[in-house]
Amino acid sequence: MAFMRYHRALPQGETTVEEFRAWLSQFDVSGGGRIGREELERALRSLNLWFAWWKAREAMREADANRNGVVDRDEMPRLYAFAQRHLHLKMNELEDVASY
Ligand SMILES: [Ca+2]
Repeated sequence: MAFMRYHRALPQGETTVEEFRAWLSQFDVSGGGRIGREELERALRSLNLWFAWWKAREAMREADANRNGVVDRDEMPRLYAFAQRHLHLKMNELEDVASY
């Protein structure tokens, strides 16, 4: 994906895990469905969040369970949970993946 200039906006209010995943995948420049800290920071920045770097670091700390520096596919639910708690996102269907 070479066109990273205009990002699809994250749906306001209630969003689904699928929508969040689709939104986040725009920032997955390294591909493979894994999100690194810098990619995550870029994603948070696009939301015009304050302290995006700090939140990205906190999110990594929480989501990157095996500490390999990226949020792997199977760690994504942890990232969703973080987003829900700290980014004031309301995600339905989260119960389905919260068992990870
Ligand atoms: Ca990881």
